[in-house]
Order: sequence, then C-alpha cells, then structure tokens
Amino acid sequence: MYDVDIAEKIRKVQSKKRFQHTMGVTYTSCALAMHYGADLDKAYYAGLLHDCAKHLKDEKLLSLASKYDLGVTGVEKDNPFLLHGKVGALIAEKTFDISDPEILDAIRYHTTGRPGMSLLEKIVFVADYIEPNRDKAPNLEKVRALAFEDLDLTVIKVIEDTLNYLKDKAKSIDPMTKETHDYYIKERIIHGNI
Ligand code: DGI
Ligand code: FE
Ligand code: FE
Repeated sequence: MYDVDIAEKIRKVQSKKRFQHTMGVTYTSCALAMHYGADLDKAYYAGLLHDCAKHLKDEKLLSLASKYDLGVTGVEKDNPFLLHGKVGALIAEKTFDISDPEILDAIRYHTTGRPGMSLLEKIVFVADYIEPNRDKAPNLEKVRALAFEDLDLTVIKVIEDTLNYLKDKAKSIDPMTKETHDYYIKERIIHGNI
C-alpha cells in the first residue's frame, strides 16, 4: 500500500498545483472507497494516476492516441485535452505497469464518465470534482456531503454542473458526457428515485 515511488515519479512531471490536486484526488478516492467498500489499493493507484497524461501537449496527446489506436472522436480532435484520460490509461499501463482493467477504466473515463461505470470509476470521477483543493465549482460543500450519501446522484450533479459550465463558456460537449448524464438519470427513474 502507498507506493511512494509512483507518487514521486508523478510529482516530477506535474506542476506543484497539479500534484496537490493529484494528492487530493488520491486521498478523496481512498476515503470514498472506505465508505463504499471499494478496493483501497485500486482507489489509491487510480487517484494517483488519473491525470498522469494531463501535462502533455495537444500534439503529443493526439500523436500517442493515433499511434496506439485509441480512437480519436471528432470532439477529441477539436479539444485534445479530452484525450488525457485515454492516454493516461495507456501511460499507466505502459510506464507504471498497471494491468488492472478497473484501475485503467477509472483513469480512461475520469473526465466524461460513461454509462454503467464501476464503483471505482464513479469514485474517481466524483473525487476529481470534490477533492479539497477544488474551489471554483458551485455548491461544493453540498456536493461533498452528498458524495458520501448518494454516489450516483453525485455523478448526476457533477455532470449537470459541468454541462452548465460548458454551456456558459460555449464549449463543445463530448457526447459521452451527455450519455453518462442520461444513463444515470434513467437509472434513477427505473429505480423509482425520481
Ligand atoms: O483534469 P482535471 O482538470 O483535474 O479534471 P477533468 O479531467 O474532469 O477535466 C475537467 C475539464 O474537462 C473541465 O474544464 C470541464 C472539461 N470537460 C468535461 N466534460 C467535457 C469537458 N470539456 C468539453 N469540451 N466537453 C465535455 O464534454
Ligand atoms: Fe483529468
Ligand atoms: Fe483531475
């Protein structure tokens, strides 16, 4: 547990601010994993590595994605930073020897989420948004408390805030972000929670 060598390698490639965020996501993922009974080791590695491709330039993200056939969508071509999840999973596997598919998926889908996320994927997705160094999102205190009460509803709230933010800034929406939102809304309707 707590492989500090990996943490040290990540620290070297990230800015101080980015590494503070990385540590915040790591321990928030572990806290949520304790609460919901997910695997703590997996939460640690997924949190630590979720942004391991964030420092790469657009050209590098695009060239790695095409070299390794990661499948670049139209919106990713126009907004290459969206690829840091897919490329991050690739780097986690190739450079950090992570082979666990659940950890790799949590890294791969941490920006847009996806329909039918595993518990670990939801944990990292939510931890990325609520970790203690985040300060710009609306209603953070409420969302932080909700994360420990209803993880699926928190996923919906996080995406709704993200969609509102993207709309205000007139930025393009990755269809996966919308699909994730619609999937979790439908899930709640099926389970009678709405
Ligand atoms: O890498 P982080 O900054 O820690 O967090 P992240 O990977 O969740 O990325 C957050 C950014 O991603 C935030 O500025 C909103 C943006 N984002 C999320 N979904 C979409 C999106 N941007 C676009 N253009 N389209 C999306 O669907
Ligand atoms: Fe990210
Ligand atoms: Fe992040």
